[in-house]
Amino acid sequence: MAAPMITRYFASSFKKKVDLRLAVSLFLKSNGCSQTLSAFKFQQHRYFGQPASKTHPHLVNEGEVTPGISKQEYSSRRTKFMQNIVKKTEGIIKNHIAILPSATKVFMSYDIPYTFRQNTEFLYLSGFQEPDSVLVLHTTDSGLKSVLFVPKRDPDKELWDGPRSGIEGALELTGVTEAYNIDYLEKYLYSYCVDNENYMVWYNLTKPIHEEFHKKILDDFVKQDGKRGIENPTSMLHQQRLLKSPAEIDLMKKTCDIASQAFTEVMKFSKPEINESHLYAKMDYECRIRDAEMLAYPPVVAGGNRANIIHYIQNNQLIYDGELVLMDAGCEYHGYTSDITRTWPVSGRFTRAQRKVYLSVLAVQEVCISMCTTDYSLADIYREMLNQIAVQLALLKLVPSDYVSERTKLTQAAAHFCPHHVGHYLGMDVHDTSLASKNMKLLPGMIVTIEPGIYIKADREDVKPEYRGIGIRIEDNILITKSKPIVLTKSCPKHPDDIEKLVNQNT
Ligand SMILES: [Mn+2]
Repeated sequence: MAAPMITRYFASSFKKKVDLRLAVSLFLKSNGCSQTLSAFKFQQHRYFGQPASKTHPHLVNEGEVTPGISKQEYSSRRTKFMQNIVKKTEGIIKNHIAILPSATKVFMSYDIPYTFRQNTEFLYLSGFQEPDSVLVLHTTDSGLKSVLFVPKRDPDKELWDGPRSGIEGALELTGVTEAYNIDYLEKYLYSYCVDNENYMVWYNLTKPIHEEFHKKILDDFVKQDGKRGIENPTSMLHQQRLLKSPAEIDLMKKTCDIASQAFTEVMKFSKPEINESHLYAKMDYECRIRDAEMLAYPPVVAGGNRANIIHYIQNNQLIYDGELVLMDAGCEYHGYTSDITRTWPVSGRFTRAQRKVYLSVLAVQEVCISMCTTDYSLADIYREMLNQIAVQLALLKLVPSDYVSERTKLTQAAAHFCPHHVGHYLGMDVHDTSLASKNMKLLPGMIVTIEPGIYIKADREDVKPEYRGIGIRIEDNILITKSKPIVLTKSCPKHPDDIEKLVNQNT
């Protein structure tokens, strides 16, 4: 079949608003083609519902489930998770079953889906990328059983949405012990509760991940006769995810590199009167052209005084000569995120006041980064950030001189000039492992952001006019090691001289 001919045929069908499926079968019939419609459908070479080494050798290596993460690593994640559960309940209960549903598709309007993003916990333990699946892990006399319930293969649906892995595909891809079609889940759970007397169920009951499965199956199974213990596994999983493996660290390095290089390009691209949305578009492009799948979150691209709105994401104003732009953006690369903030003058030159505040924030950030060691927690670093901002505010004379002798007033002023925390854990999610306490001492393998800022709203009459409307944040991503912290976003220009040079290159 000649390709142009097919294209023409389908184009005219579309004009006539003919259903595509009907168009395919009409085309085959009208061309005396002996193939049946379903034979046509299965001419696709892809077999899995996600990239695999067979179909996407440029992304996935042999032995990996997702790019960079091996079958073995996924398997040891599951083992460790169950071991932690057993350890936590030692002497209380022996048998455990954990139920981890995947995400489902979310639609923005009729038939139009948002970009699918897999549930992080489910992905961390399975590597499986299809929606409407469930991972069940349970202890057995001989160890651990991992069972994946996956969407059934369905030629009609696959014609529209692309191939599904099905049972065989899921087994081959992920290395779980068993796989079944999702409609077998209820029976499986039922027979588990018939065969087992005493066990603990690990399931997120307070915030069900998959509403439909929860209502139809899981809620009933979990509650049953009320005799079984129910625990939420999320907090334990967050503890486990907090420490990154060498393979994860490699992916984090890459996602940080990509975002750093993209920032460099965005800085070069900026000029007076540029629209914030164009800097956003440039960032998106530069990340994706470097193989990131998407931006990790809606970026903040805030010109001038808008930088003082911490979560400004409208990104639709013009940035004028003499104004700074604050951009908080990062990307997601094979499931791992970066999160960077830089603030720079669109015209390529800081004013005296802007440079002073910028250097203050930079000094604060440098102290905070040097504290990213196993001696401190994020909470410790936050307290020190406020101290350091206080020192800088006094130096800049942004606070009344009598504050300097009063520690409490100065710290309160610091919290007023920087209303947010110093940082957060970073990994598969941007605000990663949110249930992990910020009070625990940092450990090698953790990755955190360090992002102090000084924000001076335009309407603040208590500061000198030249400082009004300046909002500056500098954010880097830091890997904790046994010795010195490693700045993963080091290649993203940060010193004002480097930034000025770059913006003046104007591409
Ligand atoms: Mn951040």
